[in-house]
Amino acid sequence: MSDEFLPPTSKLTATKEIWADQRRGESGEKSERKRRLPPGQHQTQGLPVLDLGMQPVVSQQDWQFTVGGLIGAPVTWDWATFMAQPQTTVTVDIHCVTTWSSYDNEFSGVSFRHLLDLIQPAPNARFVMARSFDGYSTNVPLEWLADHDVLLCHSWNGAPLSREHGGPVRLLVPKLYFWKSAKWLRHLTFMEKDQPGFWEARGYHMRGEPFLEERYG
Ligand SMILES: Nc1nc2c(c(=O)[nH]1)N[C@H]1C(S)=C(S)[C@@H](COP(=O)(O)O)O[C@H]1N2
Ligand SMILES: [Mo]
Repeated sequence: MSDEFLPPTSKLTATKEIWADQRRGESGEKSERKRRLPPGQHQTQGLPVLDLGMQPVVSQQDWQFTVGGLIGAPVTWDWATFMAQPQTTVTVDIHCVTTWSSYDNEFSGVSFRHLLDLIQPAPNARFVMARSFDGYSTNVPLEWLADHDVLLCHSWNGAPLSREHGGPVRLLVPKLYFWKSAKWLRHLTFMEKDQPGFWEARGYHMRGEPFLEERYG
């Protein structure tokens, strides 16, 4: 094919292509930013401490974690057994229903997927109730717990999780509002039917997805 059959390239065409590229980049970036902050949220630094006003003292030595309900194999972990599991680190944004969001928090611990491999949930298991040492509880759909960024975590930004943030071990479900991330985690019950936890029984949403603003009801 000779050159005369190729579409002409003029200076103007080239410039238009550059503009188009720039606009694409710009709008892409803006919508990316919009997508990162869920509706009704504002950005804050760090993690404000929120709980029922009672922070249980649970030493690593005293900590024991159990899993029950619709599972194939029970799990009981003391601290040493928990720490001997494969370890995962994630960097995630946190969204609290009280409207703060905190970007780029690094958490380390055992992935929920690893736990699922061990306990082998029954085919009819669809929801999980998390229970904590302060009497708190929260319900989470199993499919949301099966994400790669869901952890049973013991560290935040490189340091052991402090007592106020739920140490020694808390659940981390970054894609749902932070009330689903039970601090001072003690037990998980695998269930067929959904049941409300502490806040869910008091008007909070059964699922709590921040981008859909599933805050209450
Ligand atoms: N055990 C327990 N876990 C809990 C709570 C609680 O009261 N008890 N509060 C929840 C709520 S409402 C929020 S916003 C987060 C706050 O976690 P932080 O104090 O580490 O920021 O913990 C969640 N997990
Ligand atoms: Mo919260």
